Amino acid sequence: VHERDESKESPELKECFKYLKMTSRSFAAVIQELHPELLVPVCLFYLILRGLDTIEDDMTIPIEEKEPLLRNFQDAIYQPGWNYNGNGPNEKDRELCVHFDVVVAEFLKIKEPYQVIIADITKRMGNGMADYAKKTVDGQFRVETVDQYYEYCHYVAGLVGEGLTRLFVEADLANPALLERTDLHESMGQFLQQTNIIRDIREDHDDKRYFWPREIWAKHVDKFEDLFLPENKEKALACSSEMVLLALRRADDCLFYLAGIREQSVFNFCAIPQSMAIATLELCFNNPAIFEKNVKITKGTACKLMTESTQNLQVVCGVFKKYARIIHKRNNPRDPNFLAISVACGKIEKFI
Ligand code: PS7
Ligand code: MN
Ligand code: MN
Ligand code: MN
Ligand code: MN
Ligand code: MN
Repeated sequence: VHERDESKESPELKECFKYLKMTSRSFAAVIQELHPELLVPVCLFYLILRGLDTIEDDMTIPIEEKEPLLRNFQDAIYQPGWNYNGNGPNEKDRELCVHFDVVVAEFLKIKEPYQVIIADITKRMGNGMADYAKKTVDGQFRVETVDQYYEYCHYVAGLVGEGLTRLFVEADLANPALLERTDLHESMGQFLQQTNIIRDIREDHDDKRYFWPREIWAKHVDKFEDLFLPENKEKALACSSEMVLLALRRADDCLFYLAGIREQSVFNFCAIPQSMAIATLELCFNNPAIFEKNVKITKGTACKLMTESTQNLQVVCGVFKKYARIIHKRNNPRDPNFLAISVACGKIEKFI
């Protein structure tokens, strides 16, 4: 077990950890226990991408201002003193952007190979986010095809999987073979991001952001808004279960990826969010509440998952199997994807 040594931290680095705790309870917990070699680089990687995402998510920033901010973010992280005051007052991580200078100051102190990896991912993610921020229909952000959906998830999460894998291998804490398995680290990000997009359907709709691809929802309803009408409950559930199916197909890759991790703190860091994601998928599956509110796994469930995900691969496989079985049992024979969902669950249940 590793612990932060606060006596060795600069005031700026202490502030960085303060913003880490402010922006994410769950990531803060796992990042703070990382192996000392990666503790600071991963904390800064997180804060940099969180800053970028805070600009992406802010629908009060006009696109003429947002696009260059996203595309040039990789330069901002090299400019001492850089910060951003343009977020709307209600944007949840506004404070991080206002005091971003502390992140830049600490980023410039880490080993160059780590800086290079972080800057490369920031550059590609910022440009991908900018491309999608511009893709609007009637002034509304919309994803049309399943390929676009995967591409968007690649920019905002698959790339994080790539960057983290490069950091783990650079620090000699993961099997270098994971670098060649781009499909596996891509799935690690896709699984988290797709789950986030399924769970946030109501909230994103209220913000006029449409991540569920038209290619999927158009099979079930005429207009996207119809998913939220009580009389379309069955159609909306069939649509959501098709979204869950796409995510479930990534689960086996995630377990294979975890098999390549050599160090316990990195294993925990990777496994905890994945376990939370499969539990969230189970909670969202065939659950009409997702169209009304933001559903969340309970604190008790989250605690249990934390304990289970910090053991070993067999225990995490057990967690995946357990949730796959619950989804399997709740699968509806009238659902157009009944068979495909059954197959996807069966594959996880039989894994190792
Ligand atoms: C660098 C630890 C472990 C190999 C801030 C962790 C948005 C799900 O879409 O704001 O705005 O609603 O709820 C984390 C792979 C990324 C993917 C990503 C960086 C796992 C900015 C997390 C996290 C790869 C882009 C949820 C992807 O945010 O989403 C570090 C291995 C950040 C990981 C975004 C989404 C995170 C997310 P949205 P949220
Ligand atoms: Mn976000
Ligand atoms: Mn976002
Ligand atoms: Mn400050
Ligand atoms: Mn979201
Ligand atoms: Mn697969």
